[in-house]
Amino acid sequence: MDAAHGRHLLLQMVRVRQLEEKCVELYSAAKIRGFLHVYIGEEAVAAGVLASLAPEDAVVATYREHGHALLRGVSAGAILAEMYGYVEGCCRGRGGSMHLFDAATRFFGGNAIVAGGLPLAVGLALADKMAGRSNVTVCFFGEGAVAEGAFHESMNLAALWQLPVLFCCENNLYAMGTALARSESQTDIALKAAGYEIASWAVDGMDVLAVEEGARRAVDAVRSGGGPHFLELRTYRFRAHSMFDPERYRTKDEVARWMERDPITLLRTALESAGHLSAAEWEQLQADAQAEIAAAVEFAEAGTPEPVEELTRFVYSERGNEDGAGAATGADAAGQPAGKAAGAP
Ligand SMILES: Cc1ncc(C[n+]2csc(CCOP(=O)(O)OP(=O)(O)O)c2C)c(N)n1
Repeated sequence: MDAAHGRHLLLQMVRVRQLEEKCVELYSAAKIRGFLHVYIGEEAVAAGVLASLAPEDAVVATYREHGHALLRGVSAGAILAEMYGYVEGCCRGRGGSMHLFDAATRFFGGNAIVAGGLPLAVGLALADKMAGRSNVTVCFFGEGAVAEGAFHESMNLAALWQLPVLFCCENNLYAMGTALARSESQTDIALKAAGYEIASWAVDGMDVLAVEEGARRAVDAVRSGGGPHFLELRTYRFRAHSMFDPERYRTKDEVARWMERDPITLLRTALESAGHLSAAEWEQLQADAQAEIAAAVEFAEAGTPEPVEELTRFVYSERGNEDGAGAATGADAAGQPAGKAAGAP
């Protein structure tokens, strides 16, 4: 293992862990409202997969996406300001926790609908293929998505059209409170993708090095024209599904057993025993992440709410009508669509 790269991956996971712990704290203090789903325990998946991508690749994720956005390059400040609902957020505070989005880093959400990101990823990959670009689109989704029609439609079209997409199923065993075996006759998820003639395999999602190795192999194959690939990343969330979840569907013993394989501890121990991480380096790494998150909180706290006059902005395009005749906004001053009276259906 390359020591510097190992420490880099460790830092990425620690950054995500600390951001998420801060989100929980800020949510409890009512600074963040709405829904909040944290990724604690699953960090190795995003860290390993995203390490294998190039900047022009595209990433699609779910509502449990703060870590993916951060590791893709969206700043912690823009993420937290978004959750506070402020203009300084990556979506001007209009999306919130579940809808982080950033065109500059090709981070296409943040999708609240289970399996909603899959057709989007297939569309992005289709666009790349038609335009002759060698980009890869990576789509993260939970194992709960395999029960949705959109999952099967997406597998089918990606395989039929041999699209450059890597599907990454984050199998954390539970879709809210429903264990996989209670909702699926076939619980081998990689096998479902194989049924669509998609190359697929399972990876230990708690081991960031295994994740990165699997992802690099899959991304290289997709980029070189090998068609869609599928990884089932076996992982576990250490916290509740969201901030409202009494967790009656799993035992404390089960959670404790999985926590023995905390992805951060696993890599830290491996680096230490190889002589690649000193106690001082570990302290420094945590302090660096803490400083980043503290600065992000400060940035979000100083944020500003969107002015009321702006609320209808972006409802209609500001580019005018495609025939060139259009008004700048397509809406009148009151925000009503042009040509429609207020209250008209
Ligand atoms: C189409 C749809 N159905 C139901 C829901 C409500 N819902 C939100 S999260 C969730 C569970 C999804 O679990 P999984 O896909 O395994 O992802 P995880 O939360 O475990 O990361 C459900 C059913 C939804 N958001 N979208």
